[in-house]
Amino acid sequence: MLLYQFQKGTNPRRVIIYLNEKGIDVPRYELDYAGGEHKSREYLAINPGGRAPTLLTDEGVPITDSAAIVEYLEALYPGTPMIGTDVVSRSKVRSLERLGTDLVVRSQLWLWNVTQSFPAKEPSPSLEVADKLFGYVTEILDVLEMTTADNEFLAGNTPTIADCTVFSIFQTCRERFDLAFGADHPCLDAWYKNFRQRPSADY
Ligand SMILES: N[C@@H](CCC(=O)N[C@@H](CS)C(=O)NCC(=O)O)C(=O)O
Repeated sequence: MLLYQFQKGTNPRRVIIYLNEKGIDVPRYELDYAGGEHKSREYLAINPGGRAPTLLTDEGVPITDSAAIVEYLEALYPGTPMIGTDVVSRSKVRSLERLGTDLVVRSQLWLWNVTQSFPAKEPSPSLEVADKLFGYVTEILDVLEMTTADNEFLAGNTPTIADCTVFSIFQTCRERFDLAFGADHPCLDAWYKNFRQRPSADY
């Protein structure tokens, strides 16, 4: 197996944190983002979307989406379950994980506008657009705030892929861009600080 990644990319980090939590060691290939390696002919042959992560299986099959990669690995390594343990807990984790995915997408659009760091994605960042987009981000943060309440983790008392997903976008905003993302959501703020102490969250 080989994981193509950007060490600090939000979506690759969903997989990286998951692997750390599970204690699974998968060989990694760090793509050169600045050099555009993810748009090279070689990489596009593996992942036509030119995005990361991609997991190349031992059979040579590329899995080109972070959630699909996690699902594949969970089937191979069922110990320390991270997508629930029965039909009910699985549906709860998946609902939160999908909400987390929406949060990632909305937040990335916001980041493209609130920072100047993604010229290839947004050549004309606009704070006005960013403000509007942040409303859509807040909509999801509000739901997660209510859901999390007093839980140690988003889906209850054990870490799940929902934590990996939501944590990754928090970490990108807070640690890579120094933005007070979710700081006015006290339960999420406490959840983030708590999860940040875990070795899996090392940045
Ligand atoms: N749905 C995909 C999204 C992957 C994605 O957007 N990755 C970003 C890094 S966080 C990327 O490769 N961006 C480069 C680009 O779009 O050019 C997943 O979850 O794996």
